[in-house]
Amino acid sequence: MSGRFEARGDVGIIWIDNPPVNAISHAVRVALLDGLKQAEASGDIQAVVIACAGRTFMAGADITEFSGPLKSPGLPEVIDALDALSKPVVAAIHGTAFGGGFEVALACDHRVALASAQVGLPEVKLGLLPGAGGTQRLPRLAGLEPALQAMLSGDPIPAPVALGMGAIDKLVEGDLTEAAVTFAREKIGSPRRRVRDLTLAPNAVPAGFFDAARQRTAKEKRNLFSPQRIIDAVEAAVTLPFDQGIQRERELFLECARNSQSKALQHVFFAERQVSKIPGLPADVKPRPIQSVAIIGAGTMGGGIAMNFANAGIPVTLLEVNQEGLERGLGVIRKNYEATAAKGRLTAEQVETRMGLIRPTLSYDALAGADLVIEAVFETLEVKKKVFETLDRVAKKGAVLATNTSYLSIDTIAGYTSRPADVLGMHFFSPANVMKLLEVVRGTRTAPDVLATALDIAKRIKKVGVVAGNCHGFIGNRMLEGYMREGSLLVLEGATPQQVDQALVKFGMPMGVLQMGDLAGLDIGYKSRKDRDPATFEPKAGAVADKLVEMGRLGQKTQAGYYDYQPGNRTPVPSDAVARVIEETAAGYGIQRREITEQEILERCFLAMVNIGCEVLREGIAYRSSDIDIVYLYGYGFPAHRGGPMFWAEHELGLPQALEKIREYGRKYGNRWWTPSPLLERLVAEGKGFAQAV
Ligand code: T1G
Repeated sequence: MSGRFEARGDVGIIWIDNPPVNAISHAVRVALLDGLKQAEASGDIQAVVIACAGRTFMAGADITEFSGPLKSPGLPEVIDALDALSKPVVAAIHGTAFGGGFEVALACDHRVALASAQVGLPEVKLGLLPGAGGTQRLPRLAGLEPALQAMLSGDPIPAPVALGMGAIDKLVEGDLTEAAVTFAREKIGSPRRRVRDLTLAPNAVPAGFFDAARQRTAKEKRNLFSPQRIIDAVEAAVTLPFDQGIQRERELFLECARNSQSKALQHVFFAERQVSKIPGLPADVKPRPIQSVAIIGAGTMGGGIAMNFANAGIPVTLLEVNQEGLERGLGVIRKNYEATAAKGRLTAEQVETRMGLIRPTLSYDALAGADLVIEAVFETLEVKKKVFETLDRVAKKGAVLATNTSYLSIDTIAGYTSRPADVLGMHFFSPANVMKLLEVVRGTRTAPDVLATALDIAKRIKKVGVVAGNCHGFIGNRMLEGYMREGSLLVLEGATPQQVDQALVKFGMPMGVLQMGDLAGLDIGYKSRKDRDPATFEPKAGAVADKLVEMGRLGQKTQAGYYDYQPGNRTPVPSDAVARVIEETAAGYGIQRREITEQEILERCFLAMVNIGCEVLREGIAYRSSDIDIVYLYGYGFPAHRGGPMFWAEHELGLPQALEKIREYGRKYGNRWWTPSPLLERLVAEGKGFAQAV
């Protein structure tokens, strides 16, 4: 059942009821049309209210319908019928009136809303634009600049702000439906106030407004297609009569819908919601309650992790081995908060409240009451062993014991305790108080409710939790190894560091792979290569970086790595000294340097990553390929408009082409790194995609 019509005296209420968010499915569109027809036909009904059951007004078109042909009636047809009605119509808004839902409301004469409601046009986040009149009606109601900003940001607009913009007419309290009926009844007898009839005088447009908007947007939304089309559509609202503007909007909407970016962004929308679903988790498994948390280690990671919980209002005990370390850690936390406050994003009072939630201690006994303990100490098993053996003695029964390790074995660490079922990995990404990704790493013996607990607390601290299996590097760093290996080898074989990095930035990465090494510190890889079995990695790939480290060029922290950096400036400057090291190292390996194309850079870096991703999927380290995409969007800045590395390989390149390229590089380089994943070979042989991988 998606809707019904209710006559309340002389006001007809068109009820929509399509849980969970009243997405405007085909059935909802039919219900809207039926309601409008009934309202028009009834002699008793003098005004109409459109209202929604459940927790929200219509939250937009049903995105699940985008993958197939849209069944008539389309939403524009419904809105035309709304426009044609002879009686006044009022939208009763609660929850989140987004996208097509808000566009239905904009086609009503008036909108009343609860103060707690939000409205918005988030289509840009799906690579689309408001395709049911929003680009033409919102400017007429709210004015050109606020309307354009709302569509380019796609951000929710609180009802009180929307009231100030003129996008809604009245905030109501108590019974929203009754208030809307009363409001509608007051309009009986008055002529309809159709938003389409409001004028948007062309002289209301500041000179050069749209060109300036295009230039600004090209910078702020680098590489994105639909924001520019939104500007085109809003310009049509100013320069064309309404019906032609609607026609122009329709053309631009279809251009966006056909663009690969909208398919990628819609993939991301659903992928973000899939990650928190644990396959096979029994319905009766509930997260353990987490009221207090303890963090062991007040270093960069421990301090950042502690901030996440304080930000969520959860008390945090922060343990260090000595007073100096504790004070240094607290000082860094305070400095971070004060920097946020200086930008106006926190008040001084909020800083104190959050600092007050972090209780420093030097004693393990202070952790005894914590529901969740996360260690963020040195990355050696020797230290982890001491920590977890102590925790096993001190932590209360049922406490979740998590390690922030980025590559050590969860099973080994769990084995240091008598309660391995309570142990798992919670791998935060630096800076831990900023990066949204949290890899939730399940050990062989991690209990299902412990996994559910970690995913639940991830949401509470506004992280995107992705479940990973226990292997070296879990999902993200394991795949990153291929990406970094190829970036480094390309530099040996003939590309300059800036050529490699520029190709990757042009693709959409936030920075290049070598620049990323400089940011993280080249000494991290240097130490890892010294500790690891050489058979597990490509020694040539680290050769240049190792020489740079031995020269004291550790990266940004020494103002010299692959690039030079001016003090206090992160802009990478190509270095002649590094160029010489690269040439000498290449000569030492007898490598004949050559011209390297941008295409080879992208293929080798990303296909090396994807090939490992296929193994991560085949081994069950990731539940889904879309989980891998989410790891890369939220942990490494992979461009969302390309959907993630796995989506890019399947939908931009094509899996058969990806496999052929991997085989080609295998033939060319003959090394085991280019052995195609058996999963990729099987999928291509069977003509399947990643969704059929498991
Ligand atoms: N279509 C289909 N399913 C949707 C949906 C939608 N628009 N929105 C949410 N869902 C599903 C979601 O996948 C999840 O499913 C469940 O509902 C709960 O969602 C013509 C073309 C409304 C703020 O972009 O922002 O209109 O995982 O987990 O955290 O111009 O959902 O349970 O199976 O997100 O409470 C524009 C998208 C569409 C709004 C609620 N509208 N949705 O957040 O729940 S394009 C949007 C949201 C459009 C017009 C154009 C949020 C929410 P499952 P949830 P939530």
